[in-house]
Order: sequence, then C-alpha cells, then structure tokens
Amino acid sequence: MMKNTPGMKHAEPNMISLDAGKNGELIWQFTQAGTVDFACLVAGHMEAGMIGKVNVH
Ligand SMILES: [Cu+2]
Repeated sequence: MMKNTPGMKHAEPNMISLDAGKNGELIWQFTQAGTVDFACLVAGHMEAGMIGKVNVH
C-alpha cells in the first residue's frame, strides 16, 4: 500500500511514516519489562534490516 502511494503519510498510535531525512516523534509506553521487537512495515525494508529491539527494564 505504501509502495503504491508515494508521499503518503500517516501516523497512528503505533507507527509513523516520514520522508528520508525527516524527523518525527512516536511515543510508546511499555507496561512491563522485556524485549520488544520493532520493524519498518514498508515492503522489503524489514528484510533489508530496518529492525530493532527495545529493552524495557
Ligand atoms: Cu523502511
């Protein structure tokens, strides 16, 4: 979907979409300790390594 609509932006409680080089803000609140995986949802990006982990203590 994002691939078919270049320039489309949207922000939802869990995610944000930005142009390259732009900054944005996303607030996640964690309610228990553990490791949370996150990744880019644009097709192919997760496979290309746009992933990370948040360690909640
Ligand atoms: Cu990406």
